[in-house]
Amino acid sequence: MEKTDFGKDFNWGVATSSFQIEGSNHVDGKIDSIWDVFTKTKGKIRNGDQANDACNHYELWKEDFKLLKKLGVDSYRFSISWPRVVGQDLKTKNQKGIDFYKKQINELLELEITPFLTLNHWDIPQAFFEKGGWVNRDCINYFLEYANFLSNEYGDIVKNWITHNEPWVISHLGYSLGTHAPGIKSFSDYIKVNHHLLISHGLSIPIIRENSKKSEVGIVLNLTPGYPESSSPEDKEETLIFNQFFNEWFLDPLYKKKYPKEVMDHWIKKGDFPANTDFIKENDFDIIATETDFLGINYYSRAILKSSDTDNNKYPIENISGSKTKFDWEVFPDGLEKLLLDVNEHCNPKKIYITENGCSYDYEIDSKNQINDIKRIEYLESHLLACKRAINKGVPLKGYFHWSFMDNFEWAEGYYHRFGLVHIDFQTFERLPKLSYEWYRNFLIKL
Ligand code: GCO
Repeated sequence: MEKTDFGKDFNWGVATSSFQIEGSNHVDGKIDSIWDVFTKTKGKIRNGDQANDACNHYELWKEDFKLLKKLGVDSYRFSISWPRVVGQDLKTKNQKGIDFYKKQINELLELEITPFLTLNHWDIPQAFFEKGGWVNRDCINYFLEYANFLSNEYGDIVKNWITHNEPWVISHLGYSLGTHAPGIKSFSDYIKVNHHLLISHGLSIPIIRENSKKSEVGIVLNLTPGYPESSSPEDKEETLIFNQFFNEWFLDPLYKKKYPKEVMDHWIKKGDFPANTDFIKENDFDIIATETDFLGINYYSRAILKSSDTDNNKYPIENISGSKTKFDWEVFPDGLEKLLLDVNEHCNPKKIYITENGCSYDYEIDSKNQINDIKRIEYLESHLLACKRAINKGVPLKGYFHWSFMDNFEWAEGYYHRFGLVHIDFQTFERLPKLSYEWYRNFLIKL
């Protein structure tokens, strides 16, 4: 496999997000995000880990960008911390925060690395949440003001914009399971949050395009294809519901102006779905389906679905590959190829990027001060091969961003998982490129 197999205009990159790497959470006027509050809530984060310092990227970003350049990527996906660039009223601007990102963007351009900027990678201001946040339709305006202000501020130097990262995680983990900030457990809030996130996405697109001429705007979805554990009708039904809940709940409104039917019927039958559907207004689907320039897909693994009603003697369990990452996620590159083919066929996006793909593994630093993370290399290579197969079958895949550039704060899992190509010592903040970094570098620049 050669880099050139992916085409000349393919974007090779890595991804990060603000809260996971920056640290300096109360420096230079940054206000609280919902994650600052959540991480301080007892019992919410594994080992009680805190993100006050994270990778200390706030101070060390220049050093990090040197490693980025050396890696040979042509694009870098990162996010703006909304609470870093506004005051408590969400209206006043925080110049120090604005300058922090402006310096980074200009440096990236200087290094000939294209910035892909995410507006919302989960760390929204606590003040926004307290005004009602994503549950309250009126609050969409705050997001639009933020999108307007950012695209005004950086519109000439950023040409690739991502509105939201993973609405499923924001809504399901944040408002239904409550395992992510803000830690709410309410099914009706969860459904509303989904809906409002998608509307805010649609409404922000023309604003960004107006302020940032000749730019491209998209959204990032985490898609996990479901597979039935056996060929039983019950497992197949379970899989259909899973796929609609996890994937089509977002793809359908964005590309087909509707919510998928079976899962909605399933929720209504269970009594979960809000009886009052007034929160869905007449033109909402037209807004949500505002045409985007690209779809970002985050792919990590598949899900295998099993119904408790299946008769295991009658329906033998399908073969499952077995290899798993530290997160217990199955390594399943074929799922990525199939997902790309399916999304392309059903949604026909103009362009697709893999905006995240990666794995968590533990490796010690050896006596030669090296980290030989062979399994990450295997993961990366096998998923790139899956991308290549999809491209050969006609999928308009135009970029791949590995998650993640460096080890970082993995949300409710704290520092327990390491996804990086670059190792971080969370005590000294020393950076150490792993063997996977060298592998990717070799692939990108052909040493
Ligand atoms: C995501 C998250 C990342 C996670 C990664 C690994 O978009 O899912 O952006 O923040 O760290 O997915 O779980």
